[in-house]
Amino acid sequence: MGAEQTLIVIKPDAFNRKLTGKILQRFEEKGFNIVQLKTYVFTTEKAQEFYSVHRNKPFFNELVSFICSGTVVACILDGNNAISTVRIMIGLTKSFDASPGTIRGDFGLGITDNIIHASDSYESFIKESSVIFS
Ligand code: FUP
Repeated sequence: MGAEQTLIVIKPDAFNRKLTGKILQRFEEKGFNIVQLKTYVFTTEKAQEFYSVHRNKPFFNELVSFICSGTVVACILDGNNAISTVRIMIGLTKSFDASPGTIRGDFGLGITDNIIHASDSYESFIKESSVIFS
């Protein structure tokens, strides 16, 4: 698998707990390069666009409201097999089910407040990164 890019978003719960440095360190130590990095505050419109795939889910409004509740850190990472490997590193969606050693498994217990987002496909990466970095 060749070099690939993916997007991570460190969510307001993790940003407020000052976990940004620890989380970014894991990706750097794994071997990924940071190619773009910024703090960002979602508007409702941008959050609805970012999470549009979930618009018919019962948790959509809660999800949008949470991601808009504070500062996030958005980062584009580059490295071999980035999309899949970063998903493995963040762990399962429900932080209380996520394995120790994963980011969600080590730092969280929540579902909506689950520390970090990472793109789950190339199409998601293109769409999500364009919302934040366009
Ligand atoms: P993930 O790709 O692991 O972030 O998980 P999903 O795409 O399944 O869910 C997207 C976001 O919705 C997650 F950040 C958590 C949130 N979510 C809820 O708030 N409630 C649910 O019941 C399921 C997911």
